[in-house]
Amino acid sequence: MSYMSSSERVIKEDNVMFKKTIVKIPSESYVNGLTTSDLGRPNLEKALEQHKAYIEALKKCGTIVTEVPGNLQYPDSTFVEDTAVLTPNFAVISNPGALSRNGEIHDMEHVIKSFYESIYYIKSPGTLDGGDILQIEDRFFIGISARTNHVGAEQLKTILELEGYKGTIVELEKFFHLKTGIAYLGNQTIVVAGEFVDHPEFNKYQKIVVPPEEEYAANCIRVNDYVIIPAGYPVTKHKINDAGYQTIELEMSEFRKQDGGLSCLSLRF
Ligand code: CIR
Repeated sequence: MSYMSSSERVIKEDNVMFKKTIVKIPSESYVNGLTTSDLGRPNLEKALEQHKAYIEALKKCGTIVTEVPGNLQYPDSTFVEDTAVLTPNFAVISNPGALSRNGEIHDMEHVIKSFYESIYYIKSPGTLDGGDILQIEDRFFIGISARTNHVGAEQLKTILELEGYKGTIVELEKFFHLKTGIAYLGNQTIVVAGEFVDHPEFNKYQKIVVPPEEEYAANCIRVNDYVIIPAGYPVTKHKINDAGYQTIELEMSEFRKQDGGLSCLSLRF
């Protein structure tokens, strides 16, 4: 693999270079959130420790972190990624597909408005979770999942095209969200697992393939000079390091129990 100079990187990797991030502290109701996993009930104290380490990692990557206080009314609201799609010039407030999560957008809208003048909205009957959206340079992949429907996906595609981006809609087979199984590291390189390993839409990228037993590690995030990955997935970590990226490993056990991955815990812009 060839490496680019730092000035080339800034141009080619603008969607993995971030100045700011937004997170939301897990509230006491976090343990009552939605889940399909059989990993047991999360431990709140441990979740808070892991969340603190997540914030420290975002700071180490050089971002200014806005910490939104927890909201008891919304157990899953620490998974802020699902509430919006952010770009350098505009924000799209989503319309989360799970009824118990839909109201999460109100706290987040307030915060996002402090950073953006241009804001679009996904509107019912369209639904969309930010976890289903992956940006690779000027193209956004939009996953159709149990949370994001065709109407929501088409609304986002229209907004993106209006703003000069491209949108590609991808039907998910098994993954919960699109980003459960794919991440973009910049430099045309993706981390892929499961149904995305041989997916035709992703064939043109250089692939770091996550083995089935490490599938959870496919949800990692490139933030400036680092790739943040969940701890405990050595094969994936080595492959990412071999591709030339520095990694930060974070314990994610208490978020995994609620079907949450690394990307879900922040909005990056
Ligand atoms: C949910 O079911 O909505 C939460 N328990 C987990 C959301 C994870 N978010 C994401 O993958 N973007």
